[in-house]
Amino acid sequence: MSRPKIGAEAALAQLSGWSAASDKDAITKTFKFADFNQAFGFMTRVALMADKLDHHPEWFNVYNRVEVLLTTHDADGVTELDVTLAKFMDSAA
Ligand code: H2B
Repeated sequence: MSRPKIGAEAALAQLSGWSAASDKDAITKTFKFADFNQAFGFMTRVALMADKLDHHPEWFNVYNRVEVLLTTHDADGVTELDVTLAKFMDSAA
């Protein structure tokens, strides 16, 4: 069951360092790490939580950089689930 859409702006009010995506209702952040090992460790921690939440990120990794985009496909926009995953990512970085 999907959550109600709250929209990117309401989500951003609860977060720091995140931005609204330009082309859809989604939030984005680029995480930078010391090296690939640190970046992939972060991705592994997030992947386990994402699967537990049944809520999955769109992301792109090159070496020490992880670009993340969060939205709820079922709701066609940002929901509290995106805020939950974003806060977990901030704590896992
Ligand atoms: N992740 C995200 N980001 N949005 C969704 O709507 C979503 C998901 N739906 N992960 C889940 C999986 C759904 O497809 C499964 C069937 O529960």
